[in-house]
Amino acid sequence: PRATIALTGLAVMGRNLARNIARQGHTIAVHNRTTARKDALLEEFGHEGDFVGCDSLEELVAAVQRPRTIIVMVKAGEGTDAVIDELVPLLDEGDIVVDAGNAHPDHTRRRQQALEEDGLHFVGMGVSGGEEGALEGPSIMVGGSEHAYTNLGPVVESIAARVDGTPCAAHVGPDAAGHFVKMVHNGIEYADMQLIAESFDLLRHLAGLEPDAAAAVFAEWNQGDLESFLIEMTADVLAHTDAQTGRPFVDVVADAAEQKGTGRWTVQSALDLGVPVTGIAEATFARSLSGHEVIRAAAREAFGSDQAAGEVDGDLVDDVRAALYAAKVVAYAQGFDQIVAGSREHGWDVDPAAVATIWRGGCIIRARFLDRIQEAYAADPDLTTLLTAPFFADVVRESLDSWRRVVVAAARAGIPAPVLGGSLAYFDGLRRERLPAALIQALRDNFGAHTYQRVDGPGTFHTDWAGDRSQSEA
Ligand code: NBP
Repeated sequence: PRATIALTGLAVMGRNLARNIARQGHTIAVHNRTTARKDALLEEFGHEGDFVGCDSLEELVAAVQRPRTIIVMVKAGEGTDAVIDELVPLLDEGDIVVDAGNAHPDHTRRRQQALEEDGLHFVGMGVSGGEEGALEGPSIMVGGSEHAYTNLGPVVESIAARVDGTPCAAHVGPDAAGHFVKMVHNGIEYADMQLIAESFDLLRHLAGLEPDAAAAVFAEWNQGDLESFLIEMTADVLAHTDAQTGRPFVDVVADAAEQKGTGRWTVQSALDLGVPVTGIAEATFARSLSGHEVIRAAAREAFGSDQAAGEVDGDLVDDVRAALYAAKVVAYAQGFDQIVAGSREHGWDVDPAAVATIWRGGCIIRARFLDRIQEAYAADPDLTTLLTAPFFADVVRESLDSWRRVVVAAARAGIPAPVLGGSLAYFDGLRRERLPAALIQALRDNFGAHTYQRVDGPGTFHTDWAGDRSQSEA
């Protein structure tokens, strides 16, 4: 066999990943259920590298050197299971199956356990960067065994994006660690995009900037600490005019955001782990709300959709920049908390600094401040929260007045800012001396005898609420 690696699933992502691998000088065997996709790839791009076209999975398996590394890049869920079921009987002990789709980490764990019983290695590999990233250099979060990475590592590190010469690809941990980190990456992406969208809403409807003027503001922000792929893209999208109508493109797009589920998975996982990822949760619910056209129409009908007269103090544009920055710090801090918690729960030993390193390039959330996150975790791998790392604590301190003004102004004007506002509440919740959770605990003891602890000594107590209100030790 000629090929050193194989890939099945040649839709947009798989095709570009295969081209990227071939361009890096690896001989790659390629296959797709519908062979027309494979034929099209070879016809259009066959000259880019050394491809071995295969019409069946049998041919694919026969075309690659042992131990075989076979990347599966098909529709997540049933598609992945179907391909694995067909592939496994064709493989030999020690072969490595790599799922490069967006799998749920629980599915990855199930698949890994099943393949391990057959003496095979299974790698859940998160790939971020969309269609273009897959071709030009994505960010790659690899799970699975060390042994599998020995084989796979050189290929993925050669095709990944690079920042300062360092590849944006790494073995982040065993088992489903790669898909878990990718899931949280997507969750953070939800929060980041929602924050940008809320900021635009405020720039437009409070500061009165039309999309092209707002585009200029985002372009300017992209020169500073907020520099990131998404902010840059925001400037580009806001400046775009719809060819058909001549109107700002953003005004002709329906305002119902869709989701494929990774945000929802992140929130579900966070609830299970007990990690308050308020930014990701609010962002996911904001998308959900946007799609509830019937309820939205009913509310508009009942209450009107007029904006309340809002007063603006100070330099609103710069206040929004500061609020966006601080809330973004919170969203990333929460996401990293979830990675640390997931890693602890499963014994994955994920290094947050390594995650920040591979997110610096290639992926959708790549941003200048990931360097700072990397530095914070490198300086203290056991960091309690990114929020209190010196660099980020300063950001939050310096932004705080602006952040409060923005949240107040948004509320006064009736402009929803759930992530800007929710992350401020999270921040205040963390730093507050006493939380009203005490009252909740008292209520729980009252209606459900759920017991409580006291501030003035150890022990667990219950009060006889229905009787003489005496306290007993539980
Ligand atoms: P899709 O998610 O649209 O899947 C299409 C591919 O799956 C085709 O190759 C199709 O084969 C194959 N497939 C299906 Br559907 N069911 C199959 C089955 N039962 N057996 C064999 N093959 C089957 O492709 P994509 O957008 O390229 O995404 C691929 C993966 O990458 C997904 O898991 C996605 O979540 C993930 N991802 C996507 C992006 C992105 O920006 N699109 C980014 C990061 C990750 P056919 O040609 O014969 O129908």
